[in-house]
Parts: sequence; C-alpha cells; structure tokens
Amino acid sequence: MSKAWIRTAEAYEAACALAADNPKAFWAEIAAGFTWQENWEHVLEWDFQHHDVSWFRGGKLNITENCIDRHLADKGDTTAIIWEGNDPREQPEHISYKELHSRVGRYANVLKRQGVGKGDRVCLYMPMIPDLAIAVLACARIGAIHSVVFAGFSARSLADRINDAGAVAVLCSDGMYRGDKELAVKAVVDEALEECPGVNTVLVSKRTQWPVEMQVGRDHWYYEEALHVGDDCPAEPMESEDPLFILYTSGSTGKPKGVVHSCGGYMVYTGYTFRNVFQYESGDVFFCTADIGWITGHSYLLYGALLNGATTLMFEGVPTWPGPGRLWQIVDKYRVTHLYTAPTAIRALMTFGEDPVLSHNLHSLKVLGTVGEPINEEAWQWYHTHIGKGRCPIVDTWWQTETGGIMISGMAGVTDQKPAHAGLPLPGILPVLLSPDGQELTEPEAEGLLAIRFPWPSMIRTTFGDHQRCVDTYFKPFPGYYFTGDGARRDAKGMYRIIGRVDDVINVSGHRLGTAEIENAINHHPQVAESAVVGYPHDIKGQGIYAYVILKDGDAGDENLRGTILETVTEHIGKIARPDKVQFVPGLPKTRSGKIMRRILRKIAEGETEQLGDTSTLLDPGITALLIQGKIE
Ligand code: 7RM
Repeated sequence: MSKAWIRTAEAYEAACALAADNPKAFWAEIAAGFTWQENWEHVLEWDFQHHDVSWFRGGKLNITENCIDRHLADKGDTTAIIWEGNDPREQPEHISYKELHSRVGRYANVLKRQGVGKGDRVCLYMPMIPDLAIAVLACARIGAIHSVVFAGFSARSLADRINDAGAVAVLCSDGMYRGDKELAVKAVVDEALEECPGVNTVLVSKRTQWPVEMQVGRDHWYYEEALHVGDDCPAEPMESEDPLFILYTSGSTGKPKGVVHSCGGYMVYTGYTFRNVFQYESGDVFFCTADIGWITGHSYLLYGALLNGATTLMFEGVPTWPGPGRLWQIVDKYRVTHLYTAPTAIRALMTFGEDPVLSHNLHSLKVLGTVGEPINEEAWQWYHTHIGKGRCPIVDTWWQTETGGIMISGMAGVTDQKPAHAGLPLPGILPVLLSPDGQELTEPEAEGLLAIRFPWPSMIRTTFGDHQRCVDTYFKPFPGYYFTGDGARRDAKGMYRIIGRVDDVINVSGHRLGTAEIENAINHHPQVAESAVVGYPHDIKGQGIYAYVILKDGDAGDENLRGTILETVTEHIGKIARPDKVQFVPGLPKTRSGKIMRRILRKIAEGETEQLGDTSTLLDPGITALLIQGKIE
C-alpha cells in the first residue's frame, strides 16, 4: 500500500484532488495494494435513489488473507494481538501473526464441523478475550457473516438481534470480568435462546471456569471441539460485495438496525484509513480502548490494524479499575505508541487529576485519537497537555457504524489540527452541509445538516432484512445524498466541527441509543402509562438520559418505583440505557395532533425554564410549568 500512504500535506492535497477528479482510478490504485484472488471488473457502480452501490464488483478476496496470511512471510513472529486481562496481575498474551493464523484456522474448522458455512449468520456475545477476535476472524475465514453483540446488552436485546439476523450459531464464554464485576455470559445466552428457535449451535469459551448449563446437542465447549480439527483452513473466496458482517446500531425509531458491510470495500477503506489517519509505522503498538462489540473495535482495533500488519492491543477491563491510572499503566507496560479512545473516558480520567498520569512513563506515545462523540475543548487540552505532553498530534475522528470507517479527521502530524474539530474530510469523502430544505450551503463558513454526496468503499450496503428501511433512513431525507443524522459547522478553512445528532438518537458515553428504544423499554413497566426520553448535557458522559414518566391512574411515583423502572430498562436493553433521571409527570407537552414536543422536554431537562420557544400549539400550555416545578436536579 506504499502509494496509498500519505505522509505530507501536499500528498493529502494531491490525493483529494485525484479522488475528486477520478474517484474510480483513485480507489482502484488503493485497492490494488491488497491481495485479491481475482481482480474486479468494475470499480464502482452506484445509485443513491435505491441505494444500490457496489465496489470492486467481480473481484474475489478473503479479508483474513489480507489480515493474516499476507503478513506471514515477513511478520510471522511479529505480535499481532497483545491481550491484557481485566486484572493487571493476570498473565498477558502475545499472539504472533503465525499463531493467529493457526488459532483462526482452528476456530474456523470447528465452525465448519458444526455445519456453519458461507452466508450463515453467527452471533458473537463475548467479553474482550482473544477468542472474540479469533472467532470474528474465523467467521470471515469461512464466509459466515458475523454479528457481534456487545456483552453488556441484555438477554432480550441479544434475542432480538439473533432473531433479526436469523443466526444459526452463538459464540460466547462461560462468564466475564469487567472491572470489579463478574458477570454471567452463558446464562444470558441461555435465557435469550429460549426465544431463538433458529440457533442450533453454541460454542462456549472458558474464561471464568464457572459451571454452566450445557444443552446436549446444542452447546459445546470450544476447547473440546478444537481437539477434533486441524489448524489449517483455506480462506473462502468471497465476492467483493458479499456481506462481511452485520452490526446492530440504534436509530431514531424503535428497533435497532442491522447495518451490513461488504467484504471488499470495507477491507480497502479500513486498511487505507488506519494507515493514513494514525500514521502507523512498523513496530508501533496501537491501543484502541473500544470493545469489539462496537464499530470502532471492528474497524480499527481489529480489521484496520491487522490489514496493516500492526500490533494491536486488546484490553479486557475498564479505564478506572483497579485504579484511575490503569490506561497509563498499560501504555507504559507495552510502550503503546497510539492511543485511541472516547472523550467520555478522557473526561472521566480528568476528574482524578494528574497524579495517576505522572506515575507512569508515557514517552512511547506518538499519536492520540478520539472517537464516538464531540470532544469539548477542555478535554481536548487536557489530553493534549497531560497525555500527549504537547508533542503528540490528536486525531478527532468522525464516523459512524454506517460509514464503516473514519470519514472526517486529521491525519496525525500531516494535516492541521484544531481543538474540538474533527477537521478535513479524508481523500475521496465529499461532505456537504444542507439547509433543512435540502439546499447545499456553499459558503465556506456554514452550519447545517451533514450529508455525503458521493459513495465511498465502506459505506453501509443495506439494513439486514429490510433494504427499504436503509433507503428511507439514509437516502430519502435528501435525495442524492447519504444523510448522517448529525449537524455540523464548517470554518473558513473547510474544517468541520461535529455538533451532534439532529434526530432522536442520543450519545451516552460514546454509545448510541435511540430515545424511542428506551421509551419502549420503560413502557413495559406495568405501572407506566407513557414516557418520553430526551438527552441532556452531562459532564462526563457527554449526554445523560432524562425520562419523563406518566404513571397509570392512582399510582404515585417514589424511589422504589424509580428503581424498578431502571430494572425494566436493564432487562430490556442493558445497563447502558438506564436513565440518569426519572421525573414522574402528570402529562406531556403535546400538540393538538398528539405529537410530543420534544424540544420543550429537552429544554426543561437542560435547565432552561425561561425561553421555551413557541408553546402556542400545545394542547395544555399549563403542563410546562408543572414539568419545570418537578424537574430532577
Ligand atoms: C464511530 C462511532 C456515530 C455517531 C455520529 C456522531 C457521533 C462519532 C464523533 C462523533 C463528534 C466525533 N459510530 N460521533 N465520532 N461526534 N465527533 N469525532 O461512534 O455509530 O456508534 O456513532 O457518533 O453523532 O453520528 S456510532
């Protein structure tokens, strides 16, 4: 990929110019840097109206050959994955590319032996242990479509995702450790599978050594199955447009969507952006703190890093356990060169002051990155000064589950950086700002709705099982554009600052949640008549969750009821979706047509009581005063 490696601002400009001028030639040259079993016939065909897009059609490849096999000759003994356990006293693992090759091959053969094959959907529900990375790659090796579900989701969420994807197998562990918590994993899977008749295989990795229930014929210990197979598994030839994986993400309507990514385009784009955004060089150690259950873990902890023959660090635990210096201790211990984390983690660690930082050697760091939510200037400065010691560039990377890879971001040390700004688009990415009626704002300085006007290789292909939903969500709002759901500002130099979601999606600690999804969960509580959920600014989490709840006749809200509502949400979605504040209200601000005026609810949750805007269309204007009175601080 040498030609595709941008190391100077001039090379960045030149790449942008070529990509704008002749995008097919540009992407063909980058794609040529990967291993293809057969060459493609068409670089790009596209139609945004029906969202029918294909990249490198006719080409055949297997992403794992590019992630593993192609590095064996010169990097076989190089560490591919460093694994650091939850407990700092636990023995870490250093998995070389050679070892990764055989462990992935073995896992792939176990899947095959269970009858799992190309095109089958496989759900992974596992903590951050090596088997998670290995199992993901094993699916890709045989052409099975992986669907990783973050192990913090509840049994019900897991069951919904398994059923939506029509998964035939579930890969999990016995239990898990996360900070000071021990959590059952297999038991959650068992509960979920009561609702999932399509699953006929469960493979269980050992993590905690806890006894678990094993259903005969369906459930197998992975280590036992592994004894029956060899470790050589040929890479299944995949069409470029064959699906590689499904990843569920929240939207503004109730049910999470299964975002589908394809093999060829996803490989080309994540490989290209990993190298250029982070300026990764041979010998560097890349530490992405995201869980593989999110897109950041897929694209940069795993695929993007391995495509570049990098050493990637996988951490099972949390940044604040057993103490607030844990991340810095890991950086010190493994001589981490690249740290990629979320603003929420930085804000949380900032509250402990500099002592936990100063007791560790951070000299190895070269590049810092952030992702998942807007970073406020204060957190940016702290990261820059106290972690990067003023000498490490920060890349603020804006992208989405749907975009597959980083879209707007600086390239470390190559392009300009500006605090709290994601910066310039990457070569080949053509963002625009739109007015609410869909007009492009052509002035350099502008603020509007962020959309993209040309396809890129790793863009979402469909929403699993419901292509119309994909078209309606992303391509219908503004014909001719991919609509991101974010609002953004652009400065005179063309640098973007992402403001945040303009739809009913909230971003809590870098995790995307739909307000409708949380409302549905709350409404399952037997004493709840109706609810409305909004986000409000939260010092650490970026946004907190504020729930207004109307109880059924005669019920009074108290602490006990509040607790059981939180439990209902935990049960339906997971702990991450629990409201921070629950206010019991006699009614909601509704228009005559019955629409909840969320704008008013947001303002009240933010603490704004004076300027509520136009309330004349409210059915019962008196309700706002009652809401303000009972506001939860
Ligand atoms: C990678 C990821 C996507 C949403 C997106 C934004 C927000 C992500 C940034 C950001 C400001 C950033 N995928 N977002 N990165 N906002 N600056 N650098 O997070 O699908 O889970 O979320 O996250 O609102 O639409 S995601």
